[in-house]
Amino acid sequence: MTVERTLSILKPDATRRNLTGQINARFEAAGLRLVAQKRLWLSRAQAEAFYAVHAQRPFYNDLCSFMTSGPVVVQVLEGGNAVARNREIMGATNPANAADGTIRKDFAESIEANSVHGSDSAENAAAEIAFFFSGIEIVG
Ligand code: IDP
Ligand code: MG
Repeated sequence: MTVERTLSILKPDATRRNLTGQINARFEAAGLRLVAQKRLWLSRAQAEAFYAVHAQRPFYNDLCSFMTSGPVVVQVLEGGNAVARNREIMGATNPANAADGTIRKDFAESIEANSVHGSDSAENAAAEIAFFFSGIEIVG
């Protein structure tokens, strides 16, 4: 088992409903450690840059509006196979398809307001972590 780090974001629908602690408890119960965390209100430019990979998708503009509609909590999760493990805990993008017991099944409001972001590969995790955190802010 490889110890990895992945980027997680608690989205505005989650912070609005005061779910930060409940969602973090899911990560910790699954063996992932919160080795960095901060609460931010993203600017439009920051949201567009973070989701640039989706710039050609039909939902891009709405997604950037949603991600700037309230505070987010950005965090680094560390643990064995953290990228894939976090994706399991999160559940499918569309909560209608998410497995029982996943964060999105239990908390997501819609396919867009789906409570959490998680990196989808080790390579993207490294880039997404560097987008939000400097090395000194990550304490394993
Ligand atoms: P993921 O977050 O499960 O990795 P992605 O395909 O990377 O899913 O999409 C990024 C985010 O864009 C999703 O988490 C969701 O908030 C939003 N999104 C994805 N597909 C749709 C859609 O079909 N309609 C509206 N929003 C979407
Ligand atoms: Mg994704």
